[in-house]
Formats: sequence, structure tokens, C-alpha cells
Amino acid sequence: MHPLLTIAVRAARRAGDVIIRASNQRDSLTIDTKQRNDFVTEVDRQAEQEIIQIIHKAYPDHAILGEEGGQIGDNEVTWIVDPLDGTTNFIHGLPHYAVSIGIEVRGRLEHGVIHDPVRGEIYTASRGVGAFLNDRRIRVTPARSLEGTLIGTGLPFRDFTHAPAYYGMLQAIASKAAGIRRAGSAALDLAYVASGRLDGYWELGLKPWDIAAGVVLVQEAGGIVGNLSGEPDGFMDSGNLVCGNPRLFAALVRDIQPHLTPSLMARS
Ligand code: 2AM
Ligand code: CA
Repeated sequence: MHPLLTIAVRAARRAGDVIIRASNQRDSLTIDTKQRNDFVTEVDRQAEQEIIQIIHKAYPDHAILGEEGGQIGDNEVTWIVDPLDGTTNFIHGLPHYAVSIGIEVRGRLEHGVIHDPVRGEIYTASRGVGAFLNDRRIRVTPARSLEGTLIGTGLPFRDFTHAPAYYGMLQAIASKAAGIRRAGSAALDLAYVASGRLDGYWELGLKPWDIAAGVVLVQEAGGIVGNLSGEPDGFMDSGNLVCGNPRLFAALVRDIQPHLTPSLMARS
């Protein structure tokens, strides 16, 4: 395993321990609201602190972009950290959340770890090496069209500007797929596409820490990640992302495109 990935796994496990311990004492949680429907707990902050400590012990100079702490430092290596993806689920005692750590080297995403501490699952990927779930190789599904597929997504919850466009996409895709799942953790949605539990996934308005690790996982599992117009870039800035195996990716984009508004196209 690449040395950077080894540290990322260690950090993700440690954060997972913090989260599981706290999940047994949810009644005493302090919950703050960052924006409407966007919550943070002391667990998010503690887990992020654990991760930062482990990274900086091994690599004192590396930069970190954390959901809770923002950007720390400036370096050709940036660790992109979501200490708890799925905080809304966590707060409700719904056991579906994860730790996500992506590593960008000279502007390119190179490594990713997603850790589901409830199921004891660790997803890892390094560019050119492949994607793994608990050390077993994973791959995207071979679905050739939307028929019979299970597709992950996220409904708008904070910013409803693009909600009408989004619901147009949802209607088009839901009318063809076998099922749609909105599970509440973008990181796990991406890990599930990489491991074949979902055939594809799309969502609007994501943040870099939601997707950095998952992008490497899906790509290394043989999938394509792109923006709403089907281009292979732009999604880290816009937060609007589509993924699946190459054929399914194209099928999703075909059903998404008719619903793109000029402002979504400008920031696709
Ligand atoms: P978070 O828990 O790290 O904030 C995509 O749906 C992403 O949006 C999730 O991975 C989740 O990441 C974030 N999110 C924040 N608030 C949410 C909410 N109320 N419902 C669903 N997702 C939410
Ligand atoms: Ca989070």
C-alpha cells in the first residue's frame, strides 16, 4: 500500500472509533446548525482533529482541506477530509455514515479512503493500482442501460435553486431504473458505485470533501466520473457529479441533459 494511503487508513480508522463511541451516547450530543438543514456536532470536530493529528504527525508540511476546519497550510499534497459524511443520519441514529479522506498531489486526486465504521468496511484506491473493499478488488457493474439498475442520488436539502431541474432529472431516470436510493452519504454512494452495490449515482451541489476520495475509488473501479454535461472535469468546482460504468454514465447524462438550465450549464 502506498505510504500516503497507509496513513489515510490509520486516520480514517481512528476517526471511525471516535464516531462509534459517540453513537452510543447520542443523547448528550450538542448539535449546531451551519446553515439551514446543515448540521455539525462535536463528533465531526473531534473526528477531524484526530485525522489532522495523524496526518501532521506523519507529514507535518502537508496541506489539509477539512469540512470543519477549512484549509490549513499550502503544499503540493492536500488531504481533503470529511470526518463524518452523513451527519444528518448520524444525528438521527440512522447507521449510514462514513469517514472520507482524499489525497490530491499537484492538483490531481491520487488516493482515497472511505471508512464505514458501522459495517467495518474500508474502501481504498490509489491511481493506477485499483480499488479495494477490505483488501478485495472491487469493480463497477457492467450495466449497459438504465433498465434494471439501482441508482443512487441526493435530493436538494440546502439550496433549492436547482430543485426543479433536479426533479426533472429524477423523473426521467426513475422512470427507467429499477430503483432509486437516497441514503444520505455521498461518500458511501460513491463507494457503492465502485463496489457494484449501485450501478450509478448523480447529485448536485456537493462539496470537495464529500467526493474527493470517492472519485478515485470509482475511477479505479473502472467507472467514469464527470459533470452534468458528461465532461470528465469541473465536478470538483461545481459539485455537480455523475458516475457509473462508461455506458451507464452516458445513459445518465442523456437523461440529465434535457433538464439543464443555462445556469447549470455554465456551472455544470
Ligand atoms: P455531510 O454529512 O458531510 O454534510 C450529499 O447529500 C451530502 O450532503 C451528504 O454526503 C452530506 O454530507 C451533506 N448533507 C448535509 N446536510 C444534509 C442533509 N440535510 N441531507 C442530506 N445530506 C446532507
Ligand atoms: Ca461531514
